[in-house]
Amino acid sequence: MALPETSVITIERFIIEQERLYPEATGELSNLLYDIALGAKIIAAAVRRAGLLNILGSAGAMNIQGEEQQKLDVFANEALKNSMSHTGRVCVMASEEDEEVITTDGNGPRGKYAVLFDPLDGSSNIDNNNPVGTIFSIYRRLSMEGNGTLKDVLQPGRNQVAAGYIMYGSSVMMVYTTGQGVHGFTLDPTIGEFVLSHPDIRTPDSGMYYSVNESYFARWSQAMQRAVRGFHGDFPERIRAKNSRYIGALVADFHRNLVSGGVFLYPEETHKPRGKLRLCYEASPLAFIAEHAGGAATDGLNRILDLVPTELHQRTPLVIGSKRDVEFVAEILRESQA
Ligand code: FDP
Repeated sequence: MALPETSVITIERFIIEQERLYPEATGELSNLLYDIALGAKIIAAAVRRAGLLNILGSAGAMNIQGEEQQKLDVFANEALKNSMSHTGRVCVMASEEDEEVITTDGNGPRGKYAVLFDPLDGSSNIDNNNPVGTIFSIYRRLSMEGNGTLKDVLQPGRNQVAAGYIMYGSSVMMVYTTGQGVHGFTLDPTIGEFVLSHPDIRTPDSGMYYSVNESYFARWSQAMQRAVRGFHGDFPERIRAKNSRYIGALVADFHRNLVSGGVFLYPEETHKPRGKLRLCYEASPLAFIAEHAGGAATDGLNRILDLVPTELHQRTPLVIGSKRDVEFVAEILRESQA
């Protein structure tokens, strides 16, 4: 029997080694990333056992978006909050599952970071044993002391100091960036550690996939319909024809396109005038990752990272992935305005 590799680069080792590149670093961000990795392992264990433990199905309550919460949503939310709220590294958190910001009252000192997360994205996939994910976004606080405030979490995405996601798929992966490359780690279940598997991910300039819920085609603007026709192959002189792939779990669709090249779209449509996805804890962190991997992200026309949120749970249309493909959509939308 082959023995396991003994010199693997664990996420802890990688984070510490990256931190050494910054003499001024205090180690707080590194430790916060490690806290999130711990929360992810706890969620991964629950996702793996979901079918066995009979914790599938709805918890009965609605979340503030009016969607029925799944039990695992609730669990993931608690796991992340607990992994971060006692360490003194965070002054405020915000979650898709909580209407208001979450302060760390009574849990010791307050740190300099504000963290936003979508604890279990794509949760309608849970009952079908399809992939789900966690998305997180980290900012330096703007407020001076004590508990953080809404102001700390309503920052434009370009201010992020780190962002990442965890995908609970056929294997569990954590992908993050602190602005120094995008790095992917796969959870090795035999040692319980995230191990570096995808160093320095770069996304192709134009991809082979487009991902969109095409059942909404008739509800999009004519310009958006034209852009998607471009991905079907209608304008070969302008854009490469693509293959369609849509899982319906943002993290999984985004991850595939990040690694293989492609574009994910969730446009505005007549029933959802601002699209479906949330700016602060879905679009912004993934946009930060896409850009640091050489890709791009817009709301169709405007760069996601420049949008200044006014509400915690606000929605935005999203076009994200390979740079040329995202630009193509903006070109078509601009032409329709001319
Ligand atoms: P879900 O509602 O299952 O949580 O974030 C919302 C999200 O999933 C994304 O993960 C996914 O990309 C999208 O909604 C799917 O929406 P449609 O079913 O409208 O395509």
